[in-house]
Amino acid sequence: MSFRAETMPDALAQARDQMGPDALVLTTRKVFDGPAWQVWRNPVFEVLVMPAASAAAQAAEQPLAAKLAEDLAAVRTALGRVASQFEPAQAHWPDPLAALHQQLLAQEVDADLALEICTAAKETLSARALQDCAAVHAFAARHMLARVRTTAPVLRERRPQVVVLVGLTGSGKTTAAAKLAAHAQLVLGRKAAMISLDTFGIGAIAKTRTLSELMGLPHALAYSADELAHAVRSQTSADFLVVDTPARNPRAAGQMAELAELLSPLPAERIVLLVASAATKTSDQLLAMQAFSALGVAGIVSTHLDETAVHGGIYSLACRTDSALTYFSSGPNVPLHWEPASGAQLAELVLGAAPASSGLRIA
Ligand SMILES: Nc1nc2c(ncn2[C@@H]2O[C@H](COP(=O)(O)OP(=O)(O)OP(=O)(O)O)[C@@H](O)[C@H]2O)c(=O)[nH]1
Ligand SMILES: [Mg+2]
Repeated sequence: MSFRAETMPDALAQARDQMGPDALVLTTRKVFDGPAWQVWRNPVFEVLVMPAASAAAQAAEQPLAAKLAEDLAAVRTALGRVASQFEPAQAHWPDPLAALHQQLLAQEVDADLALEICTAAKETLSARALQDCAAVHAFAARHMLARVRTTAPVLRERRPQVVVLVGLTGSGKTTAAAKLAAHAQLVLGRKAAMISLDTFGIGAIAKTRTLSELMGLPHALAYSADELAHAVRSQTSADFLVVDTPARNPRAAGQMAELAELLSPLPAERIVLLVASAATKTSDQLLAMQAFSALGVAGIVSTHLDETAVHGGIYSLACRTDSALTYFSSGPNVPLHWEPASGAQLAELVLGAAPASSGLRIA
């Protein structure tokens, strides 16, 4: 007969109560309770017991059977020891840490990065803090904040700058170009202008024209590298040029080289930002970053934050590519919903609001 309890002494006590003090314990082991599909099952202890009388009788009458039972018990114990070496570390995590792990995975934080955050919490926080949802949440937020770089390099300097926005089709490049130029002009007092190489799609030209006129920004169109060189030269009064690029498919051979060629007249110190929609799969974002990195991507503009409830991909992209997050866009309207990227905001989007604090101070 087997008995299960949360601790080994409890399981043995149950066995002793029901089977008598002389019952023969065949084996003890730690098992995980709950349905097999449930990843975070609680460990319980199980003892397998044979009644004293039957054990003695069997031992007397069937020495072979008793020997087999003994061998079986030994094999079970050995197997249990081997199995415990392969148990995932998460099996022993306290509930708040397991909940954090689930939250990170539900937010599509890369599995390795989710494990990194939880392992750091496990190794850093005291046993008491690990039982406290608020302390675990605060640790995770701090870890994410330290791990992800956020910077708006284009805002820091006063010298003339050229910022180029690249990215997958429909990622929000044209909208971001207008928002960035408007932000530079209206908030930072720069003299901004837009140059658009996005001349292919239906309505692309009209869109750039409408947005720049709406914001009162000078703008120019360029269909070729030569025209881009001319447009840059002609924007003499602007000290902040935002260059919008046409959609380029990183999977299509030659398109990246074409784009590099198109941008070749720009000064070497141009700042290339990858515009990445939060609603696009992380694997596709990583592919895009890999392809566009040939242009020297300096940072990421995260767009469409308002169109998804899952934001772990932004964190994963920034960490995986060791890139700085520069701006967040969370709406289609220019110049609204545009702000310098914030690690704290990203952590809140991924982790949810902080639970009520227990007052426990974390290390
Ligand atoms: N909800 C929401 N919509 C956005 C955001 N940014 C852009 N959009 C919308 O997304 C659509 C595509 O935006 P564009 O700026 O044209 O994207 P693009 O990357 O220039 O597109 P292509 O030039 O065709 O590659 C438009 O309908 C925008 O209004 C955002 O942050 N949130
Ligand atoms: Mg566009």
